[in-house]
Amino acid sequence: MSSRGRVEFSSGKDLSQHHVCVIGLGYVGLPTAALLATRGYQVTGIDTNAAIVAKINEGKIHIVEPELDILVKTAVESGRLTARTSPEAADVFVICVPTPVDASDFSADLSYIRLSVQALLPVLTRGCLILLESTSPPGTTQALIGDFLLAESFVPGQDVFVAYCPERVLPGAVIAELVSNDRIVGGLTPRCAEVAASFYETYVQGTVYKTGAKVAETVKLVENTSRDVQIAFANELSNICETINVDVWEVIQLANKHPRVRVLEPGPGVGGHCIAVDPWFLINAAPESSLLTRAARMANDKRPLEVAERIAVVVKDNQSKRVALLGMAYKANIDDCRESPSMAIFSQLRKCCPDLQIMVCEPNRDELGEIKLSSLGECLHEADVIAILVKHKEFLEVNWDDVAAQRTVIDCKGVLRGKSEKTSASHSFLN
Ligand code: SAJ
Repeated sequence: MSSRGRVEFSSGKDLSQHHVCVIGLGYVGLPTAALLATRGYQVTGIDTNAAIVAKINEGKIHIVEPELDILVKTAVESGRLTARTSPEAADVFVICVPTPVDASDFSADLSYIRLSVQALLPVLTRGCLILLESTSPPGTTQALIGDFLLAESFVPGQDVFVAYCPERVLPGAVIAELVSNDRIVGGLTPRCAEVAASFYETYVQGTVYKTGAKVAETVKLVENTSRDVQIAFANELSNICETINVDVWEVIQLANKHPRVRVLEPGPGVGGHCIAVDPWFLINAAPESSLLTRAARMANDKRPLEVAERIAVVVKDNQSKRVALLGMAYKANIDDCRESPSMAIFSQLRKCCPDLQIMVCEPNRDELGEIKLSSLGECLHEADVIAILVKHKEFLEVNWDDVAAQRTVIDCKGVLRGKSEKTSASHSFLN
């Protein structure tokens, strides 16, 4: 027998004898594939997009993530990472494909997982390990992988090993978190969990916790849902504090001095591809039992429109002709503007104030499609209303006292907080 069928992994062993196929070379799959290759595994990255495959085989990357370019280049040059468009036989298959939410009913689109499992069936050998890392509704690993394989005469826990192990990496810190984070490994059987854990323990420095697949699926959704609900509370708190005229940032800072309180930051909404989506998988799994979760999700979804309305009111009150939006990424110090509250605010303002000139500053981007970008200096000098939407480090360096003496500043991220009387006296939504 070749290395296939050898199901126990150990960091003490020569990992190059193990072949890993990573299916889906996006924000999670590509860093995972490159990391495994640099740890010594023989890795094949699979992506149905031939252009992505070609780029990776040149040692280049198609996404932006700190340190990923060097990691992929090193992995490809070492000969341990290659990419192709269809799976080949391997000891381990790591499935990292998207699970988008359907815009009409918020259900999970699991078609990419289904297609991946079908595609690896022809190359499956007994004894291999199949890991699902994509965020998925509870029960997905059993239904889409376990039951499917059983119907093809592969018994999970005997012939093949199947586990769900959610990715938990933070965009912007993926490489570090892939190694340092604890992992939750949910096996379809206890033996599946053991084999999967032995694989992760070869490259993860955090603790690897073993459980069942459905628990692991639920844990992932709970992590992001918990954050969503807490952000909704922080946003509501900012509205409450504005109504009663106290500084929300000071309130949160002091409340968080309590040993068991950790209020998150208010902001212009929840962006990104995870926190605004994952709660729906939990809500749909138990609609009658998830009223709070649903209310939080809907409140966070509405938030950019509320912020746009508030900016429009300030613009009208000031008879302003030019507003500047500072920060278009979905969070601080990254360049990812997809699913960003700022983009929704921009579109809404354009719709509701057609005569308003909207200047846009995103220091992490050179271009933003059809949206013209202005420098921070241009925005600060030329706009009469300035809305801070993201707490980018560049914005923290501005002397806001000077700016607020001449302009109206709408601060959605607490950047002005703690500055002089003059600054806080300027119109400052969200305090
Ligand atoms: N946000 C706030 N207030 C806060 C924190 C965040 O308004 O106090 C906003 C951000 O500005 C952003 C959105 O929430 O628009 C999401 O940002 P984030 O940094 O909370 O999370 P993501 O989407 O970049 O990454 C999350 C992480 N999950 C958790 O922290 C529980 C990450 O660990 C997951 O791996 C990732 O989702 C994922 O892929 O699921």
